[in-house]
Amino acid sequence: METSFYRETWADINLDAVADNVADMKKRIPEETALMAVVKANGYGHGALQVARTALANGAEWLAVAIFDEALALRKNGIEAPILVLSPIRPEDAGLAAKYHISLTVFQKEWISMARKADRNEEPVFLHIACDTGMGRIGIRNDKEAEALVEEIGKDRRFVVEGLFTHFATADQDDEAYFNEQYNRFETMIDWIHDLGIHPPVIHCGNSAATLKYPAEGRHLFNMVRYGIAMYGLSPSTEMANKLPFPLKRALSLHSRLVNVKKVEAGSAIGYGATYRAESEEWIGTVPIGYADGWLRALSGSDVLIGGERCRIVGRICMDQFMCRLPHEFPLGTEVTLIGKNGGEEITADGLAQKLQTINYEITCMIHPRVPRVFWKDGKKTGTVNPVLISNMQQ
Ligand code: PMH
Repeated sequence: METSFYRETWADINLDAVADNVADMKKRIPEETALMAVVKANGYGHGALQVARTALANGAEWLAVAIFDEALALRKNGIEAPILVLSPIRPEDAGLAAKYHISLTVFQKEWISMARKADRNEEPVFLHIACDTGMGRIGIRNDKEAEALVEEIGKDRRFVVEGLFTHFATADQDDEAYFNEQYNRFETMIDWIHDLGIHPPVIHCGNSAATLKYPAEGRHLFNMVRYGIAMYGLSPSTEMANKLPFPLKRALSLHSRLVNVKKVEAGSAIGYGATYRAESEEWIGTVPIGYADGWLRALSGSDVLIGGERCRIVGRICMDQFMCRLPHEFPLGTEVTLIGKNGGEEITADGLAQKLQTINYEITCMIHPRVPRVFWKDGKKTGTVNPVLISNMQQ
């Protein structure tokens, strides 16, 4: 039988949740503030193209990605909305960016000078100047750098400064002192750029955390916000989780099915290293997902949900499978929920993040492309992306 995937392991992506998270945020920000949907890293693991289309249909005007390849992939799949690449690309690719009308992040005068000499035609290259106001990652850091950059940009009329932005390091934390320092520094840097005769039409700084927090308090987030984690229904931090201005709807859940169910005798060993021994006669299930799928070995000992019950992963997680202890026999093919609701129980990306001592962002990003993404819209299945079966890819 031809289907879109042949191993019973998949991630459901609820595009209705994404749509609501975008629409709810659009209602909250001022009408003149544009919403940029951040779909880098395959839409934080949710599927960049599908999330982009959903966000654009629900009020987003812009898209952001991290790397040039991601922007090109969106264009090649018919996305016409403006796209910003948030990290520097190779200067020799400026011509290609112009051809596909992809906006670029700049801050080094050397980059501008190299891009100027790159093979290009007459098409404009749209630039957003990054300001390092305290993230310490990329961006101009002082007025000398601003001046040198603007001077270099001015040497080629094909360069069009379209945007100016910064990124906050601590917007998700309760203590706002560092956020305010960065914000004030950004205002100073905007003045530098204005004083150099450049007035970028788009000015942006707010990530999900800043955007969820500040409009209600009258904080001015200029005329665009970059909406990432909250669009996927996750809180930017545990500190913020109980103070969200509207409920976020989680878009991703992860599922599999039991492929083996057996009763083992007391003392039976399970998995590599024979680290687990059945305490008594036990039911053991095998689930076809492993660390190569992003279900990390560090999750050995955590729970999955089967028949509405929490079942402990026993033994070491293998590359493609793991074993879990069942409270009783389950039929082969019974659904296993790794992230999401099952009966009255739920496993969340936040809970898993806590277990792995990381953040929810990393949980959805770590689910490998080998796990097919199944998309749901208006409560109906609309398609599957399974990169392993490229020829069967439906988008
Ligand atoms: N803008 C920039 C420049 C970013 O790097 C990110 C997220 C966002 C906006 C969206 O932030 P949000 O998801 O909190 O809304 N970047 C990253 C990162 O580099 N590591 O984790 C998140």
